[in-house]
Amino acid sequence: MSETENKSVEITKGVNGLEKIILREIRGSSAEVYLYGAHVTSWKNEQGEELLFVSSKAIFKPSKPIRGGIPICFPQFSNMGSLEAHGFARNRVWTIDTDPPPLPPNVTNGVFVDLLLKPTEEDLKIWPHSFEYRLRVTLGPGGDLMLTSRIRNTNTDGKAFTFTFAYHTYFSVSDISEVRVEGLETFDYLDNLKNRERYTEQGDAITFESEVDKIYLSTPTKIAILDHEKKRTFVVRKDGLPDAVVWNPWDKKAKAMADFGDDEYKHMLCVEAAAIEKPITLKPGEEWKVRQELSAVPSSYFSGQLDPSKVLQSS
Ligand code: TA6
Repeated sequence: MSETENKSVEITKGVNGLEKIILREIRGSSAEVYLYGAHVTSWKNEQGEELLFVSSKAIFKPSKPIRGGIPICFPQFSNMGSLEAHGFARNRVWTIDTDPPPLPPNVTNGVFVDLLLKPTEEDLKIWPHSFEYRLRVTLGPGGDLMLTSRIRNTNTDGKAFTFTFAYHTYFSVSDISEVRVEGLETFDYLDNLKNRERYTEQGDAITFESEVDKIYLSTPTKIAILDHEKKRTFVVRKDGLPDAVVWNPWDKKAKAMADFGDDEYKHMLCVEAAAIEKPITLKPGEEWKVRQELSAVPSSYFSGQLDPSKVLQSS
């Protein structure tokens, strides 16, 4: 079987006929990304188990963002600016980039697709900046999922622009009250539930028993999400994205969101690689390149594999 037969890229129709791309790896892992929002909505391991959370009430209809998967927050995180929450990239239709500038393959043998977003006339009215946003979604031979973003300022009026950013990843977890996040202990964070006041995280793993909405600042390049019940550890590796947002809406906010099931907060956790505290400024011709790599490590408490310090120290 030839190398290309080992992996595949399929363009097809998804929910409501929206175009999506399916990436498949011979050993069974797969990923799906919609052109609408360049939105990854599925990432499955070799056993075909879904690793991302998408709400059963998610709306797949422009201009509503899809609730779940990996929304892209650009050019604004949350309400940190005059644009709609989390910017407009997640509710625009992207195109397949058939002739992307070369990008060194971040894995050999990965299967990938390149997507492109440029502002429309309407976008220029609300955010008067020309840019090219290239996103490469890569599924590695081991089933790791990588999102590489390249944002270029293509303004011809000599103007720089400034933005904030996040990969707003929704992880699927068995039971939020059994989940621990490692790697953010002792780091400062802005608490979105307390006017973004600044605090320092206590010295132990983060666990969940109520609504959490925190922006951790200048965090390590690796964060581990431990799901004991599923004997699974998600590892988030991030390059060029200093901050990390941790969000779970818990029960009240869950009920308040029309596109989210009342009990679904029990089965999801957002851990978002981001650039928020220090907004990014690009002069014309400059390009910003960042990457997030997600892996799911089968782990069992007794094997020591689960020892987060080992996970976080390993390459
Ligand atoms: O990333 C966390 C957060 O900013 C929360 O404050 C919450 O609003 C969440 O994003 C979801 O935002 P959305 O605009 O998708 O409803």
